[in-house]
Amino acid sequence: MRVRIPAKPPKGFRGREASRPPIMQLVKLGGSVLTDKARVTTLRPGHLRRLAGEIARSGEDLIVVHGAGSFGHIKALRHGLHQGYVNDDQIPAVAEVQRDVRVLNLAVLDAFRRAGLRPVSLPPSAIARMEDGALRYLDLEGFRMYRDLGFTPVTFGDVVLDTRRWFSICSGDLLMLALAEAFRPKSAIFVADVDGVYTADPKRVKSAKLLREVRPDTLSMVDTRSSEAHDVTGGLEGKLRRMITVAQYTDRCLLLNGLKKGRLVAALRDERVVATRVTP
Ligand code: IP8
Repeated sequence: MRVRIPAKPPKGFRGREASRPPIMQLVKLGGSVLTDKARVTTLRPGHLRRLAGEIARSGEDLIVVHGAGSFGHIKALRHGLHQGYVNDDQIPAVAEVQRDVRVLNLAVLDAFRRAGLRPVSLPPSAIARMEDGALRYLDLEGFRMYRDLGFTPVTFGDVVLDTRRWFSICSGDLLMLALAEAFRPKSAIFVADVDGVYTADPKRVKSAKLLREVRPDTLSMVDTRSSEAHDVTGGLEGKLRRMITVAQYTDRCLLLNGLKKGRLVAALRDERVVATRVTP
C-alpha cells in the first residue's frame, strides 16, 4: 500500500505553513521530574502542571519527548525487558509497561491541553522499530505533518519491537537523538532534577561542582557513577555521550533543572539560565 503524503496543510488552514524553517526546539522532560522514580507509577502532578505552563508561556514551536520514570523503569527492570525476549513471562510485562507509559503520556497530554497547547501523541511502540537495541526506524513524516498543522508532537520512552531481540527499551534520549538529527532544532533541552552536569553525583557528594560546559575532552572530569538504581536505559556516561551527539545537530544543547521554577521557560526564550551546556 502506498500512502500519499500531502506537501502542504489543508486548503484554508490558517495555522503554520508547511516546511517551516528549522526554528523548532526539542525538549526532553525527564522521568525524574515528572514522576517519583522510587514509587511505581507515581506522578509529580505539580511539576508537570508547572512545566506545561512554562512550555505554553514560551510560545515556542516544540517537539516534546518525555521519559518513563517510575511508569517504566521499575517494572522493566523487574522483568528484564532491557535484555529483549528471554522468556514468555515477559510478554504480559511488556503489555503492562506499554500501558503504564501511555498512562503517563496521557497525563502529559492533559496537562499540555490545560495549559493551552495542542499536543498530539506519537507512541514509539506504534511508530518505531529497533534492531539489537538501536533505533532503526521512526515515522518522522508523522512528526513533520503534525507540526505543520500546528500541533505539539509528544513522544516518550517506550517498549518497542526489535528485529533481533523481539522487543527493546527505546529511551527518550534515543528519540531526542533521532529527532535532532532529522529536524536540526534551534536547541535541544534536557530537563532533569539537578542543575546540570556535576563533577560527581550531587545527591551523594557534597563537594560536587556544577560544570557550565561539557565537551568530549572534558568528560573525564565527570564521575559518572550515578545513583539511578531503577534506570534500565543506562547511566550518566551513556546519557552524556548521547547528548554530545545530539549537540552536533543543534546550536544549543542544555541540561537544566526542571524542579526550579522558571528555568525551562527562560531557556526556551534563550535567556541566561543555570544549566550545563553540552558541546560536540
Ligand atoms: O525514561 C525508558 O525511557 P527513558 C522507557 O527516557 C522505559 O529512559 C519503558 C523504561
